[in-house]
Amino acid sequence: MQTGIVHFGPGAFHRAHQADYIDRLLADDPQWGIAAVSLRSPGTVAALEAQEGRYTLAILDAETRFRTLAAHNRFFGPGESAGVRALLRDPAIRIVSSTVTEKGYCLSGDGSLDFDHPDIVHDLANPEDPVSIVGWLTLGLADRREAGLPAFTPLCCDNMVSNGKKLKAAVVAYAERRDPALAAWIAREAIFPDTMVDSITPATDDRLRALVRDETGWNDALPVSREAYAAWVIEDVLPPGSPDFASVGVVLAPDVGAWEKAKLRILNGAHSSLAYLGLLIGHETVADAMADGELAGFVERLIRRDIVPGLEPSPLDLQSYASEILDRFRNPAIGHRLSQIAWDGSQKLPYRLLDSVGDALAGGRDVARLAVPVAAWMLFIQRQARAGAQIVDPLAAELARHGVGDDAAEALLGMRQVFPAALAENSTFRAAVLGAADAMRQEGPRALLAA
Ligand code: CS2
Repeated sequence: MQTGIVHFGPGAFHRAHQADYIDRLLADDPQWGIAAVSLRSPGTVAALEAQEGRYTLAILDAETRFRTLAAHNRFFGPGESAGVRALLRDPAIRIVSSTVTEKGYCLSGDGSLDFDHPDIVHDLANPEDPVSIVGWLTLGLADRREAGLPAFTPLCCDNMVSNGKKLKAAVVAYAERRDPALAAWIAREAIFPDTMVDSITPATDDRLRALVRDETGWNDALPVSREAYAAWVIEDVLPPGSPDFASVGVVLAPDVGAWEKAKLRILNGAHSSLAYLGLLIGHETVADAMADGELAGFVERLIRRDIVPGLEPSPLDLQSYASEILDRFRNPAIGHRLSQIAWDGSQKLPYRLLDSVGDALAGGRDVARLAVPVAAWMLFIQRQARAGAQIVDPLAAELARHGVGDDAAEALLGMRQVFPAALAENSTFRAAVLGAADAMRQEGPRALLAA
């Protein structure tokens, strides 16, 4: 096995999704071993290396299945940046992929690079010793240019609309500050395909480790689990010499936009709605929340009556896609914690719910129902802030400050990193969100769902 892909962020989602596709690709083509890079968190890469890249993928669905994956053959943890830099210069590396979550790209609310982000400030001052993915891609591409080599292909695999285009714009804007000629070279030579990634992958816990040990007899330190369903759509612009992704079921499409939008707004939008409303009601997992008829009914109406109209016309059959997703949420074999989905709400809300609100307003449709999960996020933040409980979010400090007051909903609406001015100042949306927050505070979420 050679190494042809460098991956930043080898967390559970990458290991359950992309690595499964690549593991199958490797059966026919040994070029595409993955170098796992996690320069900030030591745990995963060390454990992966100790197991020589082998770990168990548990498929938890109508049937339970176990596979051993072994797609990684190079490992870089904290303190090993020099090795990563050398590898990025190796012409055998064609793809540099990333799953660093939405917040890892250091973008502001409008989707452009946030030059005030501490990681970007750091990287511009130390371009040869970057910490952000934007800094790393730029350094690697600068080295390629200097060596007279073709650019590698950055492949963003996080849940953002136009993820490739956004990442390209961020890298080019950052490179511009370093060297305009470099920025022009990247803009011209590097291809950043848009992608849509999908598979429900809960965080690994002791229950999964015990299940894998009992069923396979192997005391695997880092198994991962996911549902049977997995989809990966990549914009059909990969340069020659790229992996034959299509041979392992990846869809190559001229325009990923329709898939990305539908997936983010229907699946992830409903997920976040179930998470905030479900946590307020007292549920623990997605399957629990779906077993609550009132909540599940509300979310289904939200999808079919409010989210889908904003996606039409679409080449996809959105109503059947929605039915499939609701079925996937009911999978009882997976204990997908609502709290995991609730993390990083400030980064997720815009793509998942606010884009649907924007489309509804533009189309003259009612936004009352769409405002409910947004208000539920606000009440969830307020509840955490008042209890002094943890808020997992890159904007946690600011959220907690706004969340403790009586006017939490108003204060949160004022955060421009989450709510663009045009939306926050729209009187229809304001009234709907503040009204929903008030109603839920006074009578609890259930009364509002039923209404
Ligand atoms: C979830 C996603 O944690 C979350 O926010 O909504 O991770 C979701 O499970 C995946 O995007 C499904 O593809």
